[in-house]
Amino acid sequence: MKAFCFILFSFLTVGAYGQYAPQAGLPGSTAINASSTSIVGWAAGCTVSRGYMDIADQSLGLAAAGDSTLAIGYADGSVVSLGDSGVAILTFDHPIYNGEGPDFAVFENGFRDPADSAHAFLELAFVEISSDGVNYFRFPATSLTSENVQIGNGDYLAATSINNLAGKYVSMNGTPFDLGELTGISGLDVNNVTHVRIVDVIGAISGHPSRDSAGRVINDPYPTPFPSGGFDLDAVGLINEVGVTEVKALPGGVSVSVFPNPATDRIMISVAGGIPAGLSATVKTISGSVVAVYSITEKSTVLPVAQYPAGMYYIVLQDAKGNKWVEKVARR
Ligand SMILES: [Ca+2]
Ligand SMILES: [Ca+2]
Ligand SMILES: [Ca+2]
Repeated sequence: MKAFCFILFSFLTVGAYGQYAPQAGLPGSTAINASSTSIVGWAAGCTVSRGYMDIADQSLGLAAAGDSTLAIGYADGSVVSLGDSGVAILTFDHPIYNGEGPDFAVFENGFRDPADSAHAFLELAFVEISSDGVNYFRFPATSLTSENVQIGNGDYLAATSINNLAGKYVSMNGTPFDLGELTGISGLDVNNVTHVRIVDVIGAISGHPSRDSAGRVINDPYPTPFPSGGFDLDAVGLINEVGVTEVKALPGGVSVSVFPNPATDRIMISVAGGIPAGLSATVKTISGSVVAVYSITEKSTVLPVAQYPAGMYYIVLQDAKGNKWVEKVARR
């Protein structure tokens, strides 16, 4: 019996040690600082459905700290608290696409253990994405924190035990997510992600457990029976946001937008403020061969590009007066 207990204890110790990237600031961390130049945009809209301060004592009511506007725009440490199982849905000016490496990052307001830079007070959340605002798909999360000893609301966690859960990194350091991990799922276009949904992890190891993708109980500080209980959402930063090129070279306040960039199956040409006479769009390869010519007679014109090989293309816009603009667009 003694030997059995020893083996069990050893196993739990190893299991709790973890294998994922360490806390922000340590070698090998994947944290993305709020000031990183890789972030090109921030969430533009947010709706929140609060959870209970303590799901096991609903008489305390819902979490209440902050409001949804505090999750819009750049990370600044101001947050909206979700409460146990609370939900936030973020929207963006333009969709997120699956580019090289991580494509967006979620910011929470965790803080470091003053005695140990590898540990921190971390409140966690599941992250889900949608390309239609209806069907959401969750990043496969892992928690290797002990399932047997409850992390209390004054306890610290090791980031090395946590993967694909928002809140892994301390304040002003985003947890990265790579859309490439969710390719090939029916009903999801990873190159046109329009919504990110954050779902608070309750963290209780008994009663109301939240589970990771392998069915393990996720253990994070619980209970947190305060108005600021649960995941505290600061911001969502976009690394690979579909670009919109706005051309404002025309006299008379006419502007032309070319998007998305990169494009997968279509490029949109959108004209505001009047359509110049004789406006055309010529698609050229990077070496200058003309692929197609379209005349632009509507406010919105779709150039189908799915049949062209992936690569860089020029879109040459020209009007009857000889005004000419060239935009470079990637076809993925
Ligand atoms: Ca990616
Ligand atoms: Ca929690
Ligand atoms: Ca904020």
